[in-house]
Amino acid sequence: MIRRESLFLKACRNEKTKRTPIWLMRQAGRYMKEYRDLRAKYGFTQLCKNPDLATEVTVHAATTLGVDAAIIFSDILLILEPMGLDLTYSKGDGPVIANPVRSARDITLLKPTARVDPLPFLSRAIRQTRRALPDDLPLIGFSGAPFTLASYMIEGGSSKNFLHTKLLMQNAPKDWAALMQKVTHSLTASLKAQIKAGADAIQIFDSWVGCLSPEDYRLSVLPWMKKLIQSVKTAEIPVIYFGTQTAGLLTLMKETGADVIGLDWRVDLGATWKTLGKIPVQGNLDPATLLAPPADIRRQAWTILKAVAGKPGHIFNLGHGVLPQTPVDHARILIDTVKEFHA
Ligand code: 1CP
Repeated sequence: MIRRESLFLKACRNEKTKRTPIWLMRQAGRYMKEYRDLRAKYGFTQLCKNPDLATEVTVHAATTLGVDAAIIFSDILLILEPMGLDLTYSKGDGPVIANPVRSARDITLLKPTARVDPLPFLSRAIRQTRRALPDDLPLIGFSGAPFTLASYMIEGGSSKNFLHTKLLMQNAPKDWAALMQKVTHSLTASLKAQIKAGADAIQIFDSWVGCLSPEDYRLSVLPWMKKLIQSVKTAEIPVIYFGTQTAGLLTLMKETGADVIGLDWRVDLGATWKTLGKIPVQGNLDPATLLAPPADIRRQAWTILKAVAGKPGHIFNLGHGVLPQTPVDHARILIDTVKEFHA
């Protein structure tokens, strides 16, 4: 299959590529006029749940940017609905879960998403997007990680200090395990369905795991991440594991069995990769750089590319998602800079 030989999938396998592949986390979204125009007509979840619209957003972002991978337009929180949570996206406050999970009873009440495919609209979107994309352009499926999803379930939305989450984890380890078991089960089903529908790679977003101590991560998160990755791993579909503020956790994150580790901009890519050893890495330009003048964008991209020095197994990306204030032209300048670096 020609996609197997794409720059992105080769880099995920640690194979040498003729140039560095690049895609951007949150490459589809509010910084694009075409997305804002669609959002003026449809709600966010409407876009996600309509396979035609999700396909349009995914393909438009990937092809106008000229990136080396597409990521399916969806959201990590949608899996909470079939688990029985009442999820809304409010304008000012971000996601809100009306019935957060705070007690052993709340955990018991969570629905096991025993169905083979907990998000059928997502599978349809992946199938349709796969058909609409150029044959050689890989499509990334994704989910949240058990910890990051549990944090939304417990806090009822975004959080600054994750107090409720940490209290449950530390004071009620049996309840925490019961919750992680259910979340991991649902995520396994979702990721398997995405692979079956045609995803060429999987990214697991553990965006907020950096709030934990290494000891808490090792005891309360690592076993579930190992289980999740083991359950979805195949020889053909690489798994990328990404988090932010993870400098103190990276060696433990490698133990999950992920094929690629995502790095945010708070670490030095060259030095960190050396410590991590022989595993592909993805990252790690500060997303704020894309708001700077083009000369600065190029200079900062070169700094990363020079630190890598042609070593195989690097996928260029931002250290977190594209910021809504980003000029699309600046995203393109970054992508062209990376593409031309070896030329
Ligand atoms: O108003 C809007 O139009 C909604 C904005 C938006 C978008 C465009 C949300 C709400 N989600 C998304 C899409 C999305 N989310 C994608 C696909 C688009 C792409 O990458 O091209 C992906 C991969 C995500 C993943 C996601 N959702 C994460 C992990 C990545 C990260 O940024 O850390 C997280 C934490 C979420 C939760 C979420 N979804 C949306 C919001 C506002 C939030 C909350 C973020 C927070 O708590 O700060």
